[in-house]
Amino acid sequence: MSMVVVVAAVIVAEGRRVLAAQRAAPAALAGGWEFPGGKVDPGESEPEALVRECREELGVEVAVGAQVGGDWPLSQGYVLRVWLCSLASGVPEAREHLALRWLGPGEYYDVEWLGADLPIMKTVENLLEGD
Ligand code: 523
Repeated sequence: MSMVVVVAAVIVAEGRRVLAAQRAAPAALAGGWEFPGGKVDPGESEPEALVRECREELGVEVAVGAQVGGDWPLSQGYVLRVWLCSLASGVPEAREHLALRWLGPGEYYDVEWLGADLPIMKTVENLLEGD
């Protein structure tokens, strides 16, 4: 059975801040916070999907950096792959999300992360601490 690959961007800005986005849909996930992203389209590479999703959802251009971990579990048949990104241009705006928040050290757990994203936040915290 082939897996649907979902990609997500951990956009890191000055001061070890990371961008969290609050989902608007579907109902089961609405209100929860995630690292923005979405499904990879046919014929598209994973980094290309990441760049496209950030453009569509946030109105920004990102530069894709290092991958964070490997395959993160999602619901059955789906797998999540995550990259650190930096902002190349633009200011993120919530085009498809309910809200956006920049979270700095000490604030990383101030939002209700989705189940899939919470362990990613933990790993990113460890990565950024080592910087
Ligand atoms: N997640 C998730 N965390 C996370 C992302 C980007 C996605 O748990 N950081 C889950 C939520 C959905 C599934 O992955 O169950 C697909 O993500 P979604 O809906 O953002 O993908 P899209 O935008 O490609 O979906 P459609 O455009 O609605 O088809």
